Amino acid sequence: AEGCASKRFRPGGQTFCSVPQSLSTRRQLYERDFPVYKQPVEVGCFSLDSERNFFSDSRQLRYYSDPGKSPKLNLRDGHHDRFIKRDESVKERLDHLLRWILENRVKLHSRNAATSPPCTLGVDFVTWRGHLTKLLTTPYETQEGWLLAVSRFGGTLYISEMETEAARVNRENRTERHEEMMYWGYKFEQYVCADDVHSVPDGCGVVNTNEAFCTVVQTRLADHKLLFSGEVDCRDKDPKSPPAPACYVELKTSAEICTPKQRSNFHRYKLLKWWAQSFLPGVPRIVAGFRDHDGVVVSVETFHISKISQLIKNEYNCWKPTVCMNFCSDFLSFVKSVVKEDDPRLVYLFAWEPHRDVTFSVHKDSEYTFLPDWYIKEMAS
Ligand code: 0WD
Ligand code: CA
Repeated sequence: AEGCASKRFRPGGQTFCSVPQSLSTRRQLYERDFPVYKQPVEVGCFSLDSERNFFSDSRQLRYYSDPGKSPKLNLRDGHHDRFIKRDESVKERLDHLLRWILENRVKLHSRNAATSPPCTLGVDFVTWRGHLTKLLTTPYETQEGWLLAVSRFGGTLYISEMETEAARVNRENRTERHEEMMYWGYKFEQYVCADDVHSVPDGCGVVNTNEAFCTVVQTRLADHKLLFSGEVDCRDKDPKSPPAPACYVELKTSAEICTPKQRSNFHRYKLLKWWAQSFLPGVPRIVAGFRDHDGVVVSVETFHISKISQLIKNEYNCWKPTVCMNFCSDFLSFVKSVVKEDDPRLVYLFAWEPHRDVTFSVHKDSEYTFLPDWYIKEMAS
């Protein structure tokens, strides 16, 4: 190809061009030293209320309240009479995070000014934590592919996920059982979260999935400066607990583990996703409610993120944190090398399906454009 230098993209590139056309996801290519991952720093937060209104504060942050080791919590309660579900057909893309950036750009710029020109954010990537989680788990994922749209604007690369055709079909055809099990996770949150430091959880209230508290963190992976946001379930009540994100607690529910095979599957598949999601923003622990087939939590267990890699070491051919982080780092390098043109109307769509390489296509003024006019206008002023 024209302008093709004899430089091979490291390590999984498929061509000898300086702009590779694809990126391999083979695990072996990413088994090297753990890359630099700076301690994530919370630079701000925001809340979404029961009507999904945005507030640049922590009003939706809740406090963890220990339910005891075997509490018998009925997760089915309230599904039909006290449940308000967020409209999942509304695609919010990066909008809430962009709104936070606009309201905090002076603070952001002063943080990063020393290393970046004026009128820029001083970070390489802006995205949701959930998108990075998908990148971390890609070398081990065999079921679901992804589509990540990327635009360069003001020197920063914005990454926003697009729903795949398969994911849309799955979402529109969920069984009643699956819908109910999705509710169980939110119901568990309600049983163990209090609205204030001095109050107790109210299991009789309404579960409303519009409500969210999100942390905004900054960190660096190898030479990529990242700014991302992730939803946080609750925080430690103790006033002596460390500052955010170290005081945050992630909540999960999972089927109770009864056999060695179930334990092995839990370690191999579920703990990978749990680890990746909480490691990224520096959330140190997960509280898991293990439930029976009827949706009753029969035991509660804490997992410390820093101990998970020890826990899985006895599994044969198990996932490795270094592979996850190196793949993510190389993907971000790949994106930097591909997305050179600074234009918010131009979208580079990176696509991946299990057992395939990552590829991309380019789209101008298409359905994939995701940076809103209000953001572009305000940033340019
Ligand atoms: O694709 C996404 N992840 C999008 C997320 C697209 C557009 C918006 N959002 C935003 C929302 O503002 C939400 O508050 O996602 C925020 C959460 O983002 P995240 O932390 O980056 O996502 P992720 O780590 O995948 O999920 C964290 C929690 C989930 O908890 P569990 O324990 O199941 O992992 O956020 C919830 C869910 O409770 N969640 C979502 N909430 C709103 N919209 C979404 C979503 N699309 N996906 C997961
Ligand atoms: Ca959770």
